[in-house]
Amino acid sequence: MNNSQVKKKVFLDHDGGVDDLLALLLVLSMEEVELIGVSVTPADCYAEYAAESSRKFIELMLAKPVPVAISKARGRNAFPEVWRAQPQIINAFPQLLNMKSLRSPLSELEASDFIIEKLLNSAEPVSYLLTGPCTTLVTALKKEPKIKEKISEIIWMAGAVHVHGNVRTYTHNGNAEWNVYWDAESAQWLIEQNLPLTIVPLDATNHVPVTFDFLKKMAAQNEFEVSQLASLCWAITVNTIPGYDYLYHMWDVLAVAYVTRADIFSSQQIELEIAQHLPNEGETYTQAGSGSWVNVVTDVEKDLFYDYLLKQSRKNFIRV
Ligand code: AGV
Ligand code: CA
Repeated sequence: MNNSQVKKKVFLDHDGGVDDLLALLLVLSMEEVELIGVSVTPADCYAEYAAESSRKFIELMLAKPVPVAISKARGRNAFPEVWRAQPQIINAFPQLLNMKSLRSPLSELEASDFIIEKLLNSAEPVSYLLTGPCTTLVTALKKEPKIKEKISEIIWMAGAVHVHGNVRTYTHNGNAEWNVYWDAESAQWLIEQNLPLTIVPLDATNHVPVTFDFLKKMAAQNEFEVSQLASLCWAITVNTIPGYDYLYHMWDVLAVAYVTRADIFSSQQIELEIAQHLPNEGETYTQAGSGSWVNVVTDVEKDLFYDYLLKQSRKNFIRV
């Protein structure tokens, strides 16, 4: 892109899963966007670990620092602890382990206050990328409704509209997706706000599992440092039980790709409502006539998406 073009401003609100960090890596590789801040919600992670890996990824990819803030949000339903500990493996990678004096600061503000500050101070409206539960964003919107005017779009990996969900607990019927289930009350509030909201639900992400075929293509371009780091991150997701239910998907990476590559996705406006109680707490179901209108991504041209990921990974780390 030429310098006279203004870059799209983006904010990333993630929850530290391995694919959240890969989503951050993808955003950091996008030439046409400017990342203005990162928030970490302690949902699918322990936030301190994920904030550390976020700051290190930024250090490797950008000359300009980007502040990272930690959220104090809590959901009604906690993520399994084995999932939450997984991102710490990334901090043990040799590319990251001995990094010191990071230029990107850990903000002293709690993440909802940080979001308010970043959005209010932005001259242009911001694309808000959300790859974990929406609780931190909802807290910010309730504290300072004026930030609505600074949000041009929200792209949220969430929900399972016409497909089965991925919550598997003793009391649940399995029809919810985890990011919604963590805090279904905030999710219902968010969809009622008439914001320009696009969700990327399991309906779309089910098309992009982490496959060995893809990992082989990434490994074939291992001479690029970004590919090497991405390969390692994907490799640690392969320790899942080889049944469909626990197969790792490129959930959040697919969602953030929408910000630059909406052209390869299909979506439709659907009226949604979110269940608040067991056995289907967190289910996102259609409610014609009285639901909230949401733009729902239903499909992606998956080969073009995988090609895009491979292309964006053919890069080396910056040297400053
Ligand atoms: O439901 C998908 C969301 C995404 O934001 N997360 C993982 C992605 O970051 C929760 C989740 C569902 N199944 C999982 C998850 C699994 N097997 N391991 C880790 N997290
Ligand atoms: Ca996530």
